[in-house]
Amino acid sequence: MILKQLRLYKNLFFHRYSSSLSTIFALATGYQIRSGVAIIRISGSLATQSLLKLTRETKLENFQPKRLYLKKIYHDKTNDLIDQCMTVWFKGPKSFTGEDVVEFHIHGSKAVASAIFLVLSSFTNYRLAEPGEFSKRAYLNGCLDLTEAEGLIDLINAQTEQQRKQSLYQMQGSLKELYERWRIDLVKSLAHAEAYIDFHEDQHIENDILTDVINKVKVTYDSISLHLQDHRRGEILRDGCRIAILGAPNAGKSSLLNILTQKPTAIVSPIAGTTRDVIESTIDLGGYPIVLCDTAGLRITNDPIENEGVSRAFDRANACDLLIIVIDISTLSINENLTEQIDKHLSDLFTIKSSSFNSITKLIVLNKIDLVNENIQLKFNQLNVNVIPVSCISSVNIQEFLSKLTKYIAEKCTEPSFTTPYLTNERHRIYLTQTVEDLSMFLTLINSNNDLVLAVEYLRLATRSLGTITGVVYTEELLDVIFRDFFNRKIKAIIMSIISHLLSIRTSIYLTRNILRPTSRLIQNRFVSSTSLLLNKPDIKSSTIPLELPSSEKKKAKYNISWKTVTVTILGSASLIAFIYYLDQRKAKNRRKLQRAAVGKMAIGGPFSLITHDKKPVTDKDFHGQWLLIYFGFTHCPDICPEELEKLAEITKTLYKQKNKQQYPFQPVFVSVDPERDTPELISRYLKDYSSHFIGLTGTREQVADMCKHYRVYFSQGPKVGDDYIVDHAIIMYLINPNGDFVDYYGRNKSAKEVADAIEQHMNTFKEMNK
Ligand SMILES: Nc1nc2c(ncn2[C@@H]2O[C@H](COP(=O)(O)OP(=O)(O)OP(=O)(O)O)[C@@H](O)[C@H]2O)c(=O)[nH]1
Ligand SMILES: [Mg+2]
Repeated sequence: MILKQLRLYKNLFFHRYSSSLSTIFALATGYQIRSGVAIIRISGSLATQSLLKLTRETKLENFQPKRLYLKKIYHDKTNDLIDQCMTVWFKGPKSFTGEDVVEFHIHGSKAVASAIFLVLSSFTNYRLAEPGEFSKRAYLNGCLDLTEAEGLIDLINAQTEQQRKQSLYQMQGSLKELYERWRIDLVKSLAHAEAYIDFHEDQHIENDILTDVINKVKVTYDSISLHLQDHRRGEILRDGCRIAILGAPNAGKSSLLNILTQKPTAIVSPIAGTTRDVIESTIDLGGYPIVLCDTAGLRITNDPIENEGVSRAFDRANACDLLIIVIDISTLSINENLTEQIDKHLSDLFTIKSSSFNSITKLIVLNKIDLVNENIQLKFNQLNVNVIPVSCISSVNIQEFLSKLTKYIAEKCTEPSFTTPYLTNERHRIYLTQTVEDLSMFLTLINSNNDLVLAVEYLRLATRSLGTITGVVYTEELLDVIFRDFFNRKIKAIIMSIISHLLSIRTSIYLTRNILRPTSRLIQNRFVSSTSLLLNKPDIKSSTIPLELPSSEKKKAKYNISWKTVTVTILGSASLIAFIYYLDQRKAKNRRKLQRAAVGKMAIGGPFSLITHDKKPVTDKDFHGQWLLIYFGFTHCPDICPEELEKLAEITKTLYKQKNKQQYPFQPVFVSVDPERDTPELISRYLKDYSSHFIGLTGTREQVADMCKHYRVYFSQGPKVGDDYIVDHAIIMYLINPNGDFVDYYGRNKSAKEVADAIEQHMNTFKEMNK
């Protein structure tokens, strides 16, 4: 229900957003036209204009959406006939892009397309679409999630039958369903863990709710870990199974390549060392895509060019999913143990560049079997399953070789399936790995230290990583779940509506009659609603306050205004506000208690050695005698760090105002978790925008990692887009006292005022204790 609402809001938002964009057009059937039919697609809020202008119709009502009409189309200014074609339109949001879409199914000639493009370009706010822009708009308008959009692109690029199946399933939402299921499970666990933090002492919250959260997170952790142990099946199928043909010079590698590609792709000759470079070719074997590489013969050589060829062969082999090792059968002695000879041959080849390729599957081809007599051939046929004797010249056993190779590749890729889809994309792998790491941190922290608040931060990060794969905005949803789930927030909403209703005296009467009278019952109902959700039974009956007065009540209300009703209203509201205040205080107390309990067991903080933004080397000892509030972040952070640093600046401002009352000075510190990019100069410039009081710290990667380890700050570099990347990191501020001891920490959910108040309290306690 809530997801549907969110999707609706997202769609509404993006629909509004996209309606302000230009109307775009392009050839949906690609630019290699010269075909019977080509389709020009137009998408945007002004798309239907083109339908009317080009067909010279006056009313859109003449075109029913999704119906094809045979129409003559004209140049809108010169009235020249351009073509006769089929036209159709789709009304947004029920279209591919979620916007109004018009299509002209024209005759597929360059001249017709150009003439129409010329007309369309002359329309105001019309422009040619960028590559992939229709799909991008479909995603932005909530018609596709990111995995579905990627599936669509893969389907367009699919070369083989199995690739087509896999991408089609993905486009139909196979991965989305899987990842969304995990994400929603995590969002629920997160909401429940938050509830536990807030109300764990409340008699109405079940004690085993936390055990339930841990168990559920463990199940998701196991499922994602299993999904990651896929031997890259989906990716191999998507990108093609990479196979290198390796072997000594003249073994017949190029001959085998030519058989597989069914054309003379590589030069074959009796001269050893004919192939010097890597020769790549793509083929479709039994519906599976293969990227096949012929390589230079492996040998020890002093010739620098040959040596380079050998190095390239090894490099390529290292990046492959399967190796075909070709051995000239005439180099083996029939009188000695063949398996041992083959093993020695491989080991000799691989030691040329000290490689073993242990983790890569190998298929061994004993070539030139035509050179041995039939009796001896039988002996070779009885060797290991991954050894196959063939002849490239006489085609002996080639069919068997192809079947075996197909079997190996099918095992590498497996048959695509909608219900158990495989990972298809490196991007997904990166974020899933991140999710698993965060979940592991959550489970470790919660099991070893009962450090719930910090552990929950990792659960939040895990949810975010999963959401990044499908492209959903998880934070709003999480807030919404919490908002719906927990009754104190619900009552806040009631108060808000009460206050707004109080502005109208008519409504105040209604409140007195309908809301305030049954207060206790109402609160009880709300509470049942939140606990039932914790037990996974959402209370669908919980009522909302009607904003409008029923007409019968309106009539009565008109004549019943009295000071008594107004007074009751105000008193009722005041008691509710007092009740909320009480809940907030208790919640804060619970949190503090939980934090203190956790802190008692935690060993946060420790020695560090870094350099300041003005290039002075410092250690933790240099900060003794000061209160430190440390934030870990990076200067390229697009949103969270700027928000948190603004908060840090506000905290600093508040505490600096009370400087005179403080026994020890307060020092805000920013530590970069991106030492590669964050130079002292850059940090110095960056921090100036927030506060002149900040000290920025950076160092070598090891120094920063060391400090982060002591402070249990998780950080990890995300995937690179060009030179740019995001650093994922825990968002926590740490308070360190003048003795250099860790005192408290504050998550993103704390406001500047809450943090400043808490620090002030710690300062006072410290002062009292050190009198
Ligand atoms: N008798 C026989 N000769 C073969 C067979 N396969 C390849 N040859 C011959 O072996 C020689 C080398 O073949 P290539 O395919 O060029 O061998 P290669 O491994 O690519 O050699 P380099 O590129 O020099 O490393 C050629 O003369 C081929 O005709 C086979 O099955 N039987
Ligand atoms: Mg060759």
